[in-house]
Amino acid sequence: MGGERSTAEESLIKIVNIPLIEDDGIICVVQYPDQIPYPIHRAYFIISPVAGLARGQHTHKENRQMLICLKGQVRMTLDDGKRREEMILSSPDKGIMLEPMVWHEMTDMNENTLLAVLASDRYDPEDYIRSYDEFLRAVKGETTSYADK
Ligand code: T46
Repeated sequence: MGGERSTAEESLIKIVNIPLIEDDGIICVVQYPDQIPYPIHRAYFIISPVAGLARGQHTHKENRQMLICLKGQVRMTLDDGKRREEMILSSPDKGIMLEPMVWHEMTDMNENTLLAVLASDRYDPEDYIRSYDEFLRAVKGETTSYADK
C-alpha cells in the first residue's frame, strides 16, 4: 500500500535532561553545548507569577530559549500553526526548548512558581510576534519569511 508514512511526526515538545548534583543541597547545571545548543546571551527569571494568569502567548522570530521550572509548576502549550501540544513542567531536571516560530503559552502557574529562561539573544521587542493571526500568516508563508532576513 502506498502513501503510508514510515515515521511518526516529530513532537513539538523537546525536553532536555538537566543533571542535578546533590551536594549540600542540589545544583542544576546547564552548560553549552552539553545541555543547551547555543551560547546563552540572556537569562531571566519569572518569579511569583499571578495565579490564573496566562503568560507568553507569542512567538519569537529568531530568539531560541530553554525554559526550566525551578519551583511549582507550569503548563506549557506549543503550537506551530498546524498542531498544538502541551505538557506540565514541575521539576528542575527538565528544560523545554522554545524554538523560533513556535507559539508558546504558559498557564496553570501560581505564586510559588519560579521559572528560569536561558535565551540565545539579548532582549529585542521587535523579535516578538504577539498576534496569533500574524503568527499563522507568517508560518503559512503569507508574510516575509523571518529566516530569509
Ligand atoms: C518568553 C516567555 C517564556 C524586558 O524588558 N526584558 C526581557 O528580557 C524580558 C523577557 C521582558 N522584559 C519586559 C517586557 C515586558 O514589559 O518584561 C515585561 C514582561 O514581558 P512579557 O509580557 O513578554 O513576559 P512573558 O512572561 O509573557 O514572556 C516572557 C518573555 O518575554 C518571552 O520572551 O518567551 O517569557
